[in-house]
Amino acid sequence: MVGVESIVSRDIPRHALLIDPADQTPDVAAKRAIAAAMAGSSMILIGGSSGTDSDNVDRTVVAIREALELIEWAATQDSDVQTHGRIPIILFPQGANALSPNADGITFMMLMNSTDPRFLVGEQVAGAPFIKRVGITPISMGYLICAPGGKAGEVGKADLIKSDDVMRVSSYAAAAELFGFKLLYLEAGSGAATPVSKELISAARNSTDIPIIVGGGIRDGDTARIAVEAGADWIVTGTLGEEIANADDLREVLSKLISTMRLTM
Ligand code: 1GP
Repeated sequence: MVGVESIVSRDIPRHALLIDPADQTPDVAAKRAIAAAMAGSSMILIGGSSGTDSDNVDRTVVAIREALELIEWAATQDSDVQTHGRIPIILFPQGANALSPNADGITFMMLMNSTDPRFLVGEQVAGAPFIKRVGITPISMGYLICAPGGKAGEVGKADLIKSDDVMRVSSYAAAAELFGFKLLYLEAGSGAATPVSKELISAARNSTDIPIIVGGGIRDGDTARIAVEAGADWIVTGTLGEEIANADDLREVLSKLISTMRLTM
């Protein structure tokens, strides 16, 4: 297991690749994870709002884990293989029915702006005994879905935060910190036509010191850099990885995205 402490510390801006086990086979997911690790990504998130079961999630986690371990071993044997250390595999579940005991950690999250108690606390109560039993490290996280919200917004019955509603996002960000959450995730929805606005990110940043993750609709380094400049600590991309079939191409695209988003430093 890889420690998850570094995820919740504020560091240089980092990238996470989101893999939805419903969208690809475990083998393909593993190839994408290797490409991300070699490009300099710092975390693999496993999740999505489309339904999938724990078996599929577990097969995907195991395939990714074995692939990442193999590439780490290869790096010790061959100086041409460069990695950045074994990166954590973290579950980012839509509910209690898609968990794996083989992940390094799990975002134990409250969809703070859901109108349905199921996403505020119900799924968490359903999943907690499993998490305790298998000993995956929980990372408490406030999850906020901003317009347009996409499928995550629909499934999670979110009362979406509009792109200019800075007062509302500020209050949620402050509340996330007071709840003791270790992370705050600002989500625009997978495949969103417009990402979370820089105004919302910067309002959240000004209201809390906990690390902020931003995802949804980010497909290039310039868009990622705008989010980083506004205060994002983590940039998540999902769709981008699924659209690029060739692993070498994916590695190149992610490597460029990561270096571009860090140009502010
Ligand atoms: C969804 O924020 C993530 O939870 C990623 O969104 O698929 O648009 O990159 P994309």
